[in-house]
Amino acid sequence: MPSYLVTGGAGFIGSHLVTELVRRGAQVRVVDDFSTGFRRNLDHVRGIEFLEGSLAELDVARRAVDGMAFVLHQAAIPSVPRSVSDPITSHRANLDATLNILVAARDAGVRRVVFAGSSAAYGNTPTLPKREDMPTRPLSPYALQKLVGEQYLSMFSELYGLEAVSIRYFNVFGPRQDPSSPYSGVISLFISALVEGRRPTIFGDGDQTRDFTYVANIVDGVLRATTAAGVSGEVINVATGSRISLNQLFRALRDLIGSNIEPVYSDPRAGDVRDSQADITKAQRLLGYEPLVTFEEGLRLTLEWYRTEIRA
Ligand code: UD2
Repeated sequence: MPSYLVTGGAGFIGSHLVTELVRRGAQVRVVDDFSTGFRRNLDHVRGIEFLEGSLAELDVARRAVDGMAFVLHQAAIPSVPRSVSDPITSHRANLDATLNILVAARDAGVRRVVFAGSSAAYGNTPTLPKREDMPTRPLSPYALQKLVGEQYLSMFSELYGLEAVSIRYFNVFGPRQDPSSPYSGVISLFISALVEGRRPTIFGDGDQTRDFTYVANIVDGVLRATTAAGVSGEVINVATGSRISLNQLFRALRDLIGSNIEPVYSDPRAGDVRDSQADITKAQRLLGYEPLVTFEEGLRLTLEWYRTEIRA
């Protein structure tokens, strides 16, 4: 197995990629600055190399990619509201770091870079599901940074011949998603509140919809993108292809947990997209991707994990 750099490997999605790569016998290096990740997310894996530092520094990016065949660029500050309140910090983490990784990868002769893009890039499209050839309309600094990151990859592919693929993630959830910040993903926030007997907040009327995707599906899509032929410069949705509302999500979790807690409704969040649902035909065609874990099964696995964590 070749070598892989996982940037943001101590984060939620990064740590799942590292786990699977190590399981497959790959040589793995992680670079992380612990801005949103935790060393404990990798406590269960052995034999990886760890580099602590910020990729907003070019020399850190160069040390990180040195000798690596593949780069899975997951490092980010993954939050719409955090980017709305602090666009500069978010820009450094999401965009300066991405340019540094690309320059370093180009110079080091990396075989392929796979980038964590976001469904946020679409903004509010007039039709659903969202296809990769639809016009983009970023509604937040985070969405714009992720979109420009993708465009940098496509441009590096064209201009320098660097193999580079962007995967647009759609609201990923699963074990190890950190519920401790108000900027955390909504499923982690709802579960931790319900399990601890607190009332979760729903921003807006709760009828906004998302294509919530269990993390194992993302891991599969990203690892397929490292080897698929003819994908350099492409942007590819990886999700389930369905959508549910926040109100439906809340009720599903409440039923699973066996709680009768009511949510608190609050003002809609600035920069939020209304509806999100992926068209996954491009991923099916180019990557041979099919969702492995359904939303319901993913929710059950995630809940099981939080229950053990919260009890511990
Ligand atoms: C965006 C991207 C997603 C990913 C993510 C990174 C879209 C459609 N999705 O997710 O692909 O890049 O950013 O973090 O742009 N909410 C509540 N209560 C809470 C927290 C959130 O009601 O306590 C609502 C929130 O207003 C939104 C929905 O839940 O309508 C999902 O919020 P989120 O922060 O989990 O993810 P989102 O959609 O910003």
